[in-house]
Amino acid sequence: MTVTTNDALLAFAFAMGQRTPSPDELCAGDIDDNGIIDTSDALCIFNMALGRSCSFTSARDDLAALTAAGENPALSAGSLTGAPGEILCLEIWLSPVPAGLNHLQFDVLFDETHLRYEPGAYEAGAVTEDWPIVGDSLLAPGRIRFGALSPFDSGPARSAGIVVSLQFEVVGPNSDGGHTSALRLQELKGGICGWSVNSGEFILRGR
Ligand SMILES: [Ca+2]
Repeated sequence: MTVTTNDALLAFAFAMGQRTPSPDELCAGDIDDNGIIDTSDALCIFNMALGRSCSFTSARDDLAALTAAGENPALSAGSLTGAPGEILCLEIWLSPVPAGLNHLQFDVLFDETHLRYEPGAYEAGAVTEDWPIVGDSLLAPGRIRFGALSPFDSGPARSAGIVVSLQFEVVGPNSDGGHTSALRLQELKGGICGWSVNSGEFILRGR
């Protein structure tokens, strides 16, 4: 059976939660056999479609090398302040951006009574803007999944870089009248698996 880039796109859709794999699709798409289809599997399938071997560097090895070099690899969310009706952009950034990083995914959790997100309302940042597969989904109320991958050589190492900017609309106070809520990062996978996270915060401002 020939593997095509469409298979990689399908695996990416499974990774993002845009589609649910059948048992057969899960078995075929879970290349590293860890029980889920994530961007590591999708990248592998993309490489196979290009006639290359299905390999990716181990995120654990990369993390160990960065830590040994004195780095503290982290994915961080910015903070937002706004009044109801305002449009705000939340930047998510990596520090550092290691050479060779070519696939990642993570979830962003927010208070859906404070903020509204429409799937697709994002802009790829400097880290991911040249990667051919980039996408998001609203997995559940208050939970965005973002992912990106590239089978091509990524740029040189950098001290930091923006992965994505997510655009939110401020809705209003939450049900208990609170005016602050956390912007959390979870489920880091792919090349940033095991990295630490720094949460951001949303602060509601009165009109
Ligand atoms: Ca897998």
